Amino acid sequence: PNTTILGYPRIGARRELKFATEDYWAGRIDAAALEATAASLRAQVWTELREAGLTEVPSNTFSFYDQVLDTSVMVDAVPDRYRRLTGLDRYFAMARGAREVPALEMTKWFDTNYHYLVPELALDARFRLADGAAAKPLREYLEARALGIETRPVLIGPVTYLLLAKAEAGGVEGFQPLDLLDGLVEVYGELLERLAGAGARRVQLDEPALVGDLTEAQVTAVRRAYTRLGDLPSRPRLLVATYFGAVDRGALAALAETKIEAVGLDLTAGTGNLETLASVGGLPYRTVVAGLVDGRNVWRTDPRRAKAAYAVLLGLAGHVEISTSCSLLHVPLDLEAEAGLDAAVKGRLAFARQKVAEVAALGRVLGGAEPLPAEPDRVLPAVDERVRARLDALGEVRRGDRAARFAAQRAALALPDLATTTIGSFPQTAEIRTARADHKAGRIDDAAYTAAMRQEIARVIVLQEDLGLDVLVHGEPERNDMVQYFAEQLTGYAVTDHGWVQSYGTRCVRPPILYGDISRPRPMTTEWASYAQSLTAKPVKGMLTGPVTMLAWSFVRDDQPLAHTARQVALALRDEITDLEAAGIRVIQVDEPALRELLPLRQADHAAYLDWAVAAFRLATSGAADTTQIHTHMCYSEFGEIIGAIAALDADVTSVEAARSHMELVTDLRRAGYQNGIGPGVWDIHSPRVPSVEEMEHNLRRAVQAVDPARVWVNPDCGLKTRAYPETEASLRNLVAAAVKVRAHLR
Ligand code: THG
Ligand code: ZN
Repeated sequence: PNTTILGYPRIGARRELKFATEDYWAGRIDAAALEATAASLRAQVWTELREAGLTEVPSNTFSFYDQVLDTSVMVDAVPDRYRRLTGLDRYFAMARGAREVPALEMTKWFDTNYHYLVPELALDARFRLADGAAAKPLREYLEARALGIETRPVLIGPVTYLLLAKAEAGGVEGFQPLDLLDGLVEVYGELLERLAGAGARRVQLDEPALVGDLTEAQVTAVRRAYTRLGDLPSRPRLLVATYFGAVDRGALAALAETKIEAVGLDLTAGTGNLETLASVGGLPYRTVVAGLVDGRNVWRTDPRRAKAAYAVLLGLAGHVEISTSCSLLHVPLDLEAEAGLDAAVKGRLAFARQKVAEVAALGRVLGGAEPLPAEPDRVLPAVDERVRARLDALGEVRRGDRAARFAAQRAALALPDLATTTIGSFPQTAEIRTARADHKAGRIDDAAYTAAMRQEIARVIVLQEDLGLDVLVHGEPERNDMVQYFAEQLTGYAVTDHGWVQSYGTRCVRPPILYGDISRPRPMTTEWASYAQSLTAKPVKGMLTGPVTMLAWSFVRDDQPLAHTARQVALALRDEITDLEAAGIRVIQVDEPALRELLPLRQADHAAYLDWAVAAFRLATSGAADTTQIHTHMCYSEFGEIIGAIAALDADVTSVEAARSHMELVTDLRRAGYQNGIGPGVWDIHSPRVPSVEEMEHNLRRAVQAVDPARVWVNPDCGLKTRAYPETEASLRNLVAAAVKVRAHLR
């Protein structure tokens, strides 16, 4: 069988693209130098993939920032505010804003930790192939060809593109981006004809939006788009790639009515796709590109399972090709770069390079050229009977009555109405980063490192006292990442040195690997928290990452339900909370920014997910005394479908992103039955702009109209890690002033 992959990491083995792009932004290199780095990275990827033995290599998987943004630029879906800019300057202004022009909105790519830039479309949008013969997919196809490498250009499919887009603000009521389908499909038609003219034999159209519950109108759009593209007189063969789950049955049936040659199916996300394929009578005269190697996780592929799925597919499709379930963008590049990984764990892993080798090897094995290799070791090197027994013995856990908690905390903490606080992190200065790096490299010893961190904590405490905040934080100078920091300290978790995965633009994360049972050998945060508390009479808030977010931003074992793994993480956090209380910490925040992200793509799976997610949070927090105030924090304003779950977490205080969504959330949460404290973020920290006292006052007045002022909290809408000190100090000063003014007005 033929072998290919749906996409590949583009940031470079040493994050060359990140550094070159940031150098360009800072004016340290020019556009030509940035383009040269990009071209060299593209050439490396194509060469590597061809040499790995794939029968077809993808192109146009490169992006300077994001593939959805690339598509917007390609079809000229450029809002007016960027039109006076050109080239890379326009592109990066759309990605991250420029002077006077805000960026496009950024949001999560399906249920991954990758973020894309949301296309903004107007009713009268006129799509056109902006660069004609120099359109990016054509350019990159020809660039590879000049290197002697024949490739398959990858495009975002027109249906997914429109389903991810939003209508321009202040546009016509009732307009939906999908209304623009015909015009967009014409542009895709032109592009496909040009690609065929250039020599491209096959093109991949990514349609992950076909996974999930589609409406009839959406299925009609699929049929319409691919009928039109399939009917083009001169075009490459078309592969419509679905991924991240099982394709909607109606959408698959609609594709089967068209002339497209191949469909990509994700066969790692359960058996749904085999069943769906059988239910539409298979695709007897087409090709199925079988996603047998998981592009979302880091475990080696079990060749026996792959062989079984392949055998079933042979009975359902004309041809079967071997591929990854989705782009390998979501996994780190190379396992061989990890010298520090335990051999027993490493033996079970495959990163992008290793997955490409797996695809090529599966091609040989399933074609009969090689014998079936041995099954990889099971993914459970660490069983902890003690943790399992403790969880079994726990039974139902719950906190005290909420009114009693409220009264107990009010007495214990002596807080004013409209209490002020921050979300946890303070700006990470160059000195902190240097100290952490020096400590890791052994250039400074433990004592020097601790002294540096304590000095920073002391500085942040003094600053917060000076600002007049009510609940202080230690600022988290010791943390690299809110998930990695805990993973490094928990048994059952491994961390990587170079396992970078793009999160958005030039920003990357190193997701830790949760491979075994989770336990906590020793307290993880108490030393820093109690040091901070020793410096002030005001309460210092302890900061923890919740169980759902720990899983969402890690690679997680797939040999047991997520719910079980979440309970183990929750138990470790429960113990940490007990230790924080013993260390004199009276307010503890358990962050769950990824609660929305893990929400399954299908409605039918929502309730079960929200059940275990809420139960894990409650398991983590319900050991706290009534007098201990539990806070939680969530980013991203798309709370609609999880609002009931947020209420069910039953945190004493919930802080949310609201600055940009204009406080609607406060009323929504009350309507969902939430009666505890709420901190609608009044400062949008995602922009360097300093909010005025008046605008924050205005937001607070709206909040106190809906909620008892004793339950309203005043805080920014997220942590301050990515901000600088000047705007942080100025904004927090205004924030405290706004709280003081609204408080005075209440009397
Ligand atoms: N941690 C993890 N995942 C996340 C976030 C996080 N996903 C959603 C959101 N937050 C993504 N935001 C960011 C913000 C900043 C960075 C990464 C993701 C960032 N990364 C540094 C970089 O790329 O230079 C590297 C950080 C490091 O040294 O570890 O700044 O907070 N897991
Ligand atoms: Zn946040």
